[in-house]
Amino acid sequence: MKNVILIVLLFLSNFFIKAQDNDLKLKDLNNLEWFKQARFGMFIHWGLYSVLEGSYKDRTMPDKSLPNGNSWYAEWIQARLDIPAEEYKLLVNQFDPLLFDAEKWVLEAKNAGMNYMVITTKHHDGFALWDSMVSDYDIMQTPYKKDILAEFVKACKKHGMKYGFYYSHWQDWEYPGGALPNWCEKRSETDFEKYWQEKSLPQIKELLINYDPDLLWFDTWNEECHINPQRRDQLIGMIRKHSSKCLINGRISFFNPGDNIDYLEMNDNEYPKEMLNKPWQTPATMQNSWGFHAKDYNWKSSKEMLTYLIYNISKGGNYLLNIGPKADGTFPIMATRRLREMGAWLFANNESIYGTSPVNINLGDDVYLTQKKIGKEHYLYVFLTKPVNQIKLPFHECKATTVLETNRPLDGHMENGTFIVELPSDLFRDSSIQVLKIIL
Ligand code: JFZ
Repeated sequence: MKNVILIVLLFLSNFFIKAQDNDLKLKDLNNLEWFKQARFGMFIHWGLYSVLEGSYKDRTMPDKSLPNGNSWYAEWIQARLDIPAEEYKLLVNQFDPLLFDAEKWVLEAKNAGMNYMVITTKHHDGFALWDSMVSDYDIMQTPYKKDILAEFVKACKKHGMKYGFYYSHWQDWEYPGGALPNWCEKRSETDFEKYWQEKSLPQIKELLINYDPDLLWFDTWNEECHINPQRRDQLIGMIRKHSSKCLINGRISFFNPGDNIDYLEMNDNEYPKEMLNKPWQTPATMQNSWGFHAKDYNWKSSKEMLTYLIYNISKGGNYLLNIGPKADGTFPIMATRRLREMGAWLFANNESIYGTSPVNINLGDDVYLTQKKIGKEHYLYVFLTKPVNQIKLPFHECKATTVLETNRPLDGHMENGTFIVELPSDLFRDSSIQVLKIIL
């Protein structure tokens, strides 16, 4: 009988642990709460530029002969390599992603431990990935002729994945009046207003009504962006009118987001030193480029990217990691390998990431902390990104210290009011980030 009870208890405890890790019930959380708990998301930069993979004719980005030629951003190729608009537009005839399978993307993100996805619905080039009534410069002009966004949204909904849209509300290199790069002519207010009324606002409305996004990702980075407080608030007002759930990022007006946005967007690949007083995230690249660039060999390692993720989580922020799919609709293998490595690490260590909160203690540059309270128990998680002999914790007592993945007990003792945990060197045979679980 005892045995039966024990087995039942074991079964139940296993169940309990399962329920609180992996599948965060983000669906049931509204607005900001899901965002704060999601921690890790996938950004997707995909559009006509994906056909070119960072090179045009005999030139490859960055092209140092041009102003601002130091940029690798392949989605900027039209502007950086100064491709005439009529020539660039012909790419619509080549965009035919026959291998695109939205569900595969969503499952890849899920397996990587990601809880939301943000896709470029229209980048600066002005091309729309959906069937837009506002502009003909869209996916229906391509040989593919299917609404990519609709497929994407359907797959996200099916798998309980939160989804958001990048929309370039300021720069638009196709529509007259849309803002151009800063080395080009500046648009007059009247011309910009025309674009704003005729393309930008109507397309955003279309996105809200037809696809009901959980989040909108806007992009500005200087004060001369035409997005003054009036336009910013007009846009925010329109979004709130059509959606009670859609989150808005701070880059809607980077230097003057006001009080009505939902979360702050860091600069590209920027990691804040301090805790912030609003929810926030860092959009980050795997290569230098966002759009897939075949000759950008600057791939970060999965350990580097996990370190950024953990760093952000230890400061209360999210990590939005970008993939630049190829024009055929598949993820580059370099991206997939890294995603799966990160997912494998998160699979083993997920209790130290999801459902945790920051800890206001600094243990040095390569050591990060999170914490979690369950009932009466208080757990502290210590992330060791580099080998160390010991760590010193400013606590008077720790009940137990183990290595999270293996449950290996570690020795600790008090010394002058700090708790010292000794770390055996063989712990670092494995070069991945080690997590200690400490019961306080
Ligand atoms: C913007 C986009 O231009 C870029 O293509 C990508 O989508 C990224 C996520 O967002 O990137 C920036 C951000 C900041 C500056 C320029 C481009 N800046 O500060 O000059």
